[in-house]
Amino acid sequence: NNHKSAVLWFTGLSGSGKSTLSVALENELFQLGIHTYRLDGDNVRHGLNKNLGFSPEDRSENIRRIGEVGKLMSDAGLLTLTAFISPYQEDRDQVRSILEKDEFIEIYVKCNLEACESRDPKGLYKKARAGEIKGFTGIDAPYEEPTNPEIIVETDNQSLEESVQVIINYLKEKNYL
Ligand code: GGZ
Repeated sequence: NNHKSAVLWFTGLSGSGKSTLSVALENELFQLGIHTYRLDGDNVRHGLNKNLGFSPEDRSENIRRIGEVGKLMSDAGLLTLTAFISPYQEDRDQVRSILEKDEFIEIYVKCNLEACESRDPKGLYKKARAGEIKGFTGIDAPYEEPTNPEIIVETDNQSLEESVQVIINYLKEKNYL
């Protein structure tokens, strides 16, 4: 519990495993006595950002606000985990720029579209394919892969435990833990 505060920024397609991974990592950090807070669609898009949709402008504003909240949480000494698609490099870079160097850890949750689409836990890809949802990331809206993420995990190639361990190892190596 003597850790460096930071924002662990998970980015990736819908169904790539951002939420699952952030929950599993948070459990692991809790075992280590680290004080964390997790931001995801459930506690942000239904509250603070409930006036935002999925247009490029709204996604940018979504990410901007989450970045600002992450900064506040980090100032409060927490290790913050965020799980949002955050499809635009520019928006992620903007968040990076408001944080201190080493305070922003971009984690690319890499998973090929076919695997994400076959998981389809909420049936949203199916709806997007049917044209019932417009502007769905990966189908008819872009996902810009991170150009220089601190960490890449490949959820279509690694087990959940392996992916968690990759992140824990990084945090230990860089003295966050
Ligand atoms: C992408 C959408 C869309 C569209 C609703 N495109 O699998 P999910 O359900 O739980 O995760 C997706 C979530 C994405 O919200 P984010 O706040 O992470 O997006 S962003 O960072 O781009 O602002 C999906 C659901 O919302 N969803 N419509 N059109 N995902």
